[in-house]
This record gives sequence, structure tokens and C-alpha cells, in this order.
Amino acid sequence: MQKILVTGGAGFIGSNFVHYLVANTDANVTVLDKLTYAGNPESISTLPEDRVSLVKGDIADAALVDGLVAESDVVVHYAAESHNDNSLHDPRPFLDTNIIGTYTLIEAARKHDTRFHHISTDEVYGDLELDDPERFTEQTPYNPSSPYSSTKAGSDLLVRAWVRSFGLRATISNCSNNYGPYQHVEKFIPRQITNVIDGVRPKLYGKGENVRDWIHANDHSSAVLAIIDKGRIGETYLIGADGEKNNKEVVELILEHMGQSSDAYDHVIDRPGHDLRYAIDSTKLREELGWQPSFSNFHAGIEDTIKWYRDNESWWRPQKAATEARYKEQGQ
Ligand code: NAD
Ligand code: TDX
Repeated sequence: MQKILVTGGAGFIGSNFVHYLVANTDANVTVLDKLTYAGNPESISTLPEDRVSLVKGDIADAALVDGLVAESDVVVHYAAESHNDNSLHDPRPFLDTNIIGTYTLIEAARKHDTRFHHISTDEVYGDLELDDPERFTEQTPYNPSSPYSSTKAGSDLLVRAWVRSFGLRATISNCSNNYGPYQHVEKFIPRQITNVIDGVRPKLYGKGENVRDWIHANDHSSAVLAIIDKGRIGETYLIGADGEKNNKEVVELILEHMGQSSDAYDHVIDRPGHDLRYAIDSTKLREELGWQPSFSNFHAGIEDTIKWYRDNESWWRPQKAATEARYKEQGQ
């Protein structure tokens, strides 16, 4: 039975992975999470206590991290400051967690020769034109735009250097935009769903032409497990499910599924440096590891997600007013 340390396991995607591990493996899971504004212990509180334990702490705390990594067979590193808009207003926590935190973890993994998987994002590759026939591949040069994506790029490069210089047994995955339950209401899809529940019109940045390549969080989790089981050490795998949609289409879809007129949204000021389009070519992951996404119907996935936010208001309500107050200050 493997002992897996999941950093950021009380966040959106990390908690999805912890649920996925409990359902699909016999692993024992320890979650290390600082429980920032983005972490919620309720996201994993229904899981059996003999399978999952939560340690509240910072991934940049070297002594704490050393002890936890020493007891683990595998580390899966999700913890991060994750929101682009926040990084534009206060970049410092992004450096502390995404750069120093990752450095602290890989130093411990090096010392204890522990298998390490680093979770990253397609945003490290910058953006594409709307009509570019190419998509991101593992060979695309790094070209991050925001403080968030530049710290994620920095953390990826640290992991690569530790593989080459110190023989760290690591893999990296760069995934596209995730959606599904337990996502913080600051993010695009849950923000708009909970706005509609509150009788507030959705807010579209700029013209709404920006394209994101959506993947259900469960498909991200199944891909990460495949990489841990079968991925080659030192390799990077791009994770995506061919889900390109522009933001306007997504807002219209949410409004339609929630019984509103599809034009009942407002345009607000654009995000500075707003990446235009992300698109992932996941051929390597599919051909080398035989992975396939199971959520191919975005409409059905959005419908389930809307239902989850309707049914789980107690999970998101405490964060909603403060999140909207922050956006209001920024004119968004
Ligand atoms: P999230 O903000 O929902 O969760 C982040 C979690 O990390 C929270 O539980 C938070 O408490 C924890 N955390 C933050 N700083 C910490 C620290 N210093 N020490 C310990 N824990 C800390 O983020 P998410 O959307 O679940 O993203 C998780 C990972 O996936 C990130 O590395 C992100 O870059 C990556 N990613 C996200 C997406 C996406 O669409 N959301 C896509 C690709 C990659
Ligand atoms: O109110 C909004 N209106 C709007 O038009 C918000 C919150 C966002 N947007 C736009 C900006 C983006 O084009 O929607 C798109 C998605 O925005 P976010 O949910 O903030 O995601 P994004 O910036 O694309 O980054 C996400 O995917 C990659 C995650 O937050 C990152 O952690 C991940 O690395």
C-alpha cells in the first residue's frame, strides 16, 4: 500500500485527486495544506479517516516538509497560489508558495529519494492567436504572461533542473483549465453560476473572445494517476481534453442552463495582459500512457456543475461576498 503526500489537497483540483485516489486505489493519503482563503477542509471531510489525514502547514516550512516527505512513497504537488487576477494585485505570495514552496519540497524529495510529481499549467506557454492551427505541445517554448504563470514556469524549471542535476525522480504535467465541483467562486465558471443564483448578471472580461481549453477535474485526476503509475521519469506530459470554448460561449451556456436569457451578462474591464487562447495537444499522454478523458460532453459537465453549486451553497456561500467585494474594487 502506497503512502502518498498530496500538497494543496484541500483546494479545487487537489481535493478532486484525493477523492479519486480513495475511490480508485488503496493508497494512504496525507494532505499538506496551509488552508489559505482557497483551501477548505470540508472538500475532503467526507472521506474515511483511516485513508486520508490532513496536516495544516506551509509547503515552505522545511522542517515540516522534511518529516512528511520522509514518510511518503510519492509526493504529488498541487499547492499553489492559483489565481491570475490576485497575482496582478499582490504577486508576493505567488513567489513564496509557487517558487520557494516548490524548492522546499524538491529539496526534501531529493534528500529522501522520493518519487515526485509536479502539477503545472498550460499558461507557462503563453498564449496563441485565435486562428493559430498549432496547439501547445511538450516542445513549445516557455513564454508566461502573468505573475502567476511566471511563478509556475519558474517552479517547472526548478523541477527540471533537480531532475538533471540531482537525479530527482520527478515528472511534470501541464494541464488546461479545469472545471467541476469544489472550485473557488473567484474562478470564472463558479463565479458566474453563483452570480446567477444570487440574481447578479455574469461578468465577462473585455469582449469575451478569449478561449480556454476546458477539462473536467476528474479527467485531470485520472491523467495524473496514469503519469504516476506509468510515466517516464524526467518527462513532461500535457493534459487536455480538446475542450476549446470562448468565454462568451461559456457564459451563454451557463445562462441557458439556468433558465436565463443568453444575453443577460455584462462586459467589464479586461484583465491586464489577458492571455487570448490556450489549446493543448495531449497526443503524448494519450499514445504513450493510453489515457483518455471520460467527460466528453461539456454541456452535461456544466449542467452537473451548476447542480452541485445549487446543492452545496453552504460550501461556497462564506467566500462569496468577500470575493465579489474584491472584484468590485478592481472594476470587475
Ligand atoms: P486552488 O487555489 O483551488 O487550491 C490551492 C490549494 O493550495 C489550497 O487548498 C491552498 O490552501 C493550498 N496552498 C496555497 N498555498 C499553500 C502553501 N504555501 N502551503 C500549503 N498549501 C498551500 O488551486 P487549484 O485550482 O486547485 O490548482 C491546484 C494546482 O493545479 C496549482 O498548482 C495550479 O497551478 C494547477 N493548475 C490549475 C488549473 C485550474 O484550472 N484550476 C489548471 C492547470 C493547473
Ligand atoms: O469574472 C470573470 N470573467 C471573465 O471573463 C473571471 C473570473 C474570468 N474571466 C475570464 C478570464 C479568462 O479568460 O475567464 C477566463 C477564465 O478565467 P479564470 O477562471 O480566472 O482562469 P484562467 O485565468 O484561465 O486560469 C485558470 O486556468 C489555468 C486557473 O485559474 C489557473 O490556476 C490555471 O493554471
